[in-house]
Amino acid sequence: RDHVRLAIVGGGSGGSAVAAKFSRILGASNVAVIEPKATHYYQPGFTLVGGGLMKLDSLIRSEESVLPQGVNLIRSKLSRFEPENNKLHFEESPPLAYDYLVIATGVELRYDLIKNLPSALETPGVCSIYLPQYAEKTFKEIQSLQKGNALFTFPNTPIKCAGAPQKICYIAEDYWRRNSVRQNIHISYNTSLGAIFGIPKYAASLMKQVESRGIELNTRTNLIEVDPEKKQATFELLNAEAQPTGKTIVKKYDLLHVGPPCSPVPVLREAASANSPLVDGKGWVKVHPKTLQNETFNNVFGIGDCANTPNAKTAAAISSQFRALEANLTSVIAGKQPVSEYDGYASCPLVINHNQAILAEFNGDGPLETLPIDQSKPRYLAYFLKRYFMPALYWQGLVKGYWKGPKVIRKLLHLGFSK
Ligand code: FAD
Ligand code: UQ1
Repeated sequence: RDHVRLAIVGGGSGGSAVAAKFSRILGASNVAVIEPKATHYYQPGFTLVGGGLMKLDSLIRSEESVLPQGVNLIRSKLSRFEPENNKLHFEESPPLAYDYLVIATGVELRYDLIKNLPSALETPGVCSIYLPQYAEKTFKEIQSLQKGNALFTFPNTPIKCAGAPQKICYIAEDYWRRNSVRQNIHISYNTSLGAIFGIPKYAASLMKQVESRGIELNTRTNLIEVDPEKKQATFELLNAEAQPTGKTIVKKYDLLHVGPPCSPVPVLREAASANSPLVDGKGWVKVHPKTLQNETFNNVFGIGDCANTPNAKTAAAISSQFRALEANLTSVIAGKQPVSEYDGYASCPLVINHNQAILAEFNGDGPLETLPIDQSKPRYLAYFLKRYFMPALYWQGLVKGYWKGPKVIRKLLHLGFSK
């Protein structure tokens, strides 16, 4: 095929949802998904794998089984966009023309931005739940630590699931406590941000955890270098604008868990270098924050972690974005204007131990909770949802194009008195 009605770049959480829904609308043979990876991971489960609360095997499906039958799956990396002529370019296969384009390339994990980290991840003590192999390694490191210094870090860039780097800290603390070694381990959470969490209601509840459990919190502290020989991590101290102050500190580690810096993927960073109106200066896909439509190329939409929308980058956000994108793309295909607005919703179940979580749900204005109870309190229900309900909601609902976020449930449970 050299032309399709709808091309979707990226077959992750967002791309799969769009592919499923629009295959039903347009016919699968008129839709193409560009995705080089053969496996699809349920990434929100990586945190639980890192904490020994889930097995990695249960998070893996083949990309083919996730995508709708009959869809054109192009197993190549996109090498260049040409939105002026509705064309996509690949290194190995011929170009593909489209009528409509959805960009869903996620983020690129940038361990390479921290000096020595890519090789240090292969050495004892260094781990990260953001990649499957290192998520399994994370639990091994947590299990084998008997005493010493455990450092957890949060980067100085946007990051997907900004709660995950602290969830694994709480889960590890709980594990060490339950295995009677907690008193021999010093734990610090080192974040580039000025606070534990961006939404004050959840930050207050999380601070109770940090304080009551003896976790040292260092804000405006950004990991820049790892020395695996000496088992030392170097941090730069940041000012209130998140800029380096020039001061650095070096800490010894026995366990170092890294929250990776993230950036747009290379093909989008290249579009930024070429000043393409498809992306902002950094390479995040430029879309209207509510309609998710690119304002220069009206046949182009963005969804998920790659978009320049101000929401927290989560699968939960994608479910609500998908509600708007589905309606708007359908309308644009029919020759009309966008009709629906994404409300900025995102969610992050902050697991704090092996059976409790704080179910943060919010947008830029503050909390936007589904349940008519105070969700900032740690609860078993929130852990149950995260561990048992969300994986099914993801595989059966989100990536199949059925789950459009909890808005309707929230309104029902609040008897209509919610946004
Ligand atoms: P992805 O699902 O990452 O997919 C992007 C796809 O694009 C990839 O498959 C990639 O191969 C492909 N791609 C990239 N470049 C190209 C190219 N040039 N050509 C073709 N294809 C390309 N979310 C929650 O809601 N709740 C949670 O509790 C939660 N916890 C998380 C914990 C961890 C440790 C991690 C890593 C993530 C977590 N998330 C959570 C976040 C969630 O997984 C992501 O926000 C979501 O998967 C992003 O979906 P996406 O479609 O934007 O990107
Ligand atoms: C959600 O929709 C979602 O995507 C499927 C997640 O990722 C796995 C989540 O973690 C959360 C919390 C939601 C929101 C859904 C409800 C029912 C609160």
